[in-house]
Amino acid sequence: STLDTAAILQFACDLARQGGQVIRDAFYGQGLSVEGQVKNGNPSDLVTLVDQHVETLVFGIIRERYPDHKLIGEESASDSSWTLADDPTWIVDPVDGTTNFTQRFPFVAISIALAYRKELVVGVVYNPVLDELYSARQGHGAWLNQSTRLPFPTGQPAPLPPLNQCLVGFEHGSDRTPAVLDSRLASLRRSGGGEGGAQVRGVRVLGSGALDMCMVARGATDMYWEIGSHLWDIAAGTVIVREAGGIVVNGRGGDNFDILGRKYLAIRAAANDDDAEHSIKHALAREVLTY
Ligand code: LIP
Repeated sequence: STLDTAAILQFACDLARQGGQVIRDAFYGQGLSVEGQVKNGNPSDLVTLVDQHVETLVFGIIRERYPDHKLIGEESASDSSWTLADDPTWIVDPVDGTTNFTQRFPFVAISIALAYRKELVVGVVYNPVLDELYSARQGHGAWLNQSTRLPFPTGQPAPLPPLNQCLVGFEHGSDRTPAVLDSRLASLRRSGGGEGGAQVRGVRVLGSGALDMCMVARGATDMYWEIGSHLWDIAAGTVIVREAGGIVVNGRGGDNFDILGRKYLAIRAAANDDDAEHSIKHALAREVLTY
């Protein structure tokens, strides 16, 4: 059977706004508490009542409308108990940027994606504090608030600058296992010009992988990379980046996108994106990433 992705996108946008309202109310002290609890004994990994409540709310609404679809959510997935199958599968991060949320730092988002046959086909990321909704479906572009085509300002990509003029988003993440920490810091060192790397103009750490992806789609940053993030952090953002003309790879410039790879690099769209431009992007990927 084929999926009506236009209807699914609209449903996902409405759903993101509903979940977003719960987040916004709590953010402004008018609903559930923003207080964080430590997850898995890791003080850098938090969960709040709002994460849990929003995931339950969103799953309930999806189940009612699409009872046959599968569900993967950050708060109900345990590291071993979920797999991505060929069925239509919703991938939800109820609050991406939970630490930001507990601090009332205004970069938080609800992220909702749909995968079908293991391909990401619809993505919605909504920042309810700034009231910015990013949405995309395969083949139909990426949009801000369902009205302005990305990237800014024209909906057309601008030339990609050399790496020493690039603004690069990254995240420190919550995984502090030595191997992950080492490769993350090595990549950061290279992007600072160390270890033979090319020095980028600047780095930005927003605290939300989903919103980092949206910044790439907007053209606000030239790229974003993270090591250790999960599928639900980047699933919706991946559709949005691609539909804004950008690419998402897994590092070392490889073309094979492993959806479960937990290492992601997104690069914004570039004008004249021919083969030459494509290989420049991949060269950038190799420069920035060392893993
Ligand atoms: C987190 C992201 C954070 C990223 C982590 C993590 P959560 O998501 O917002 O920026 O670095 O990998 O996934 O736990 O707040 O939904």
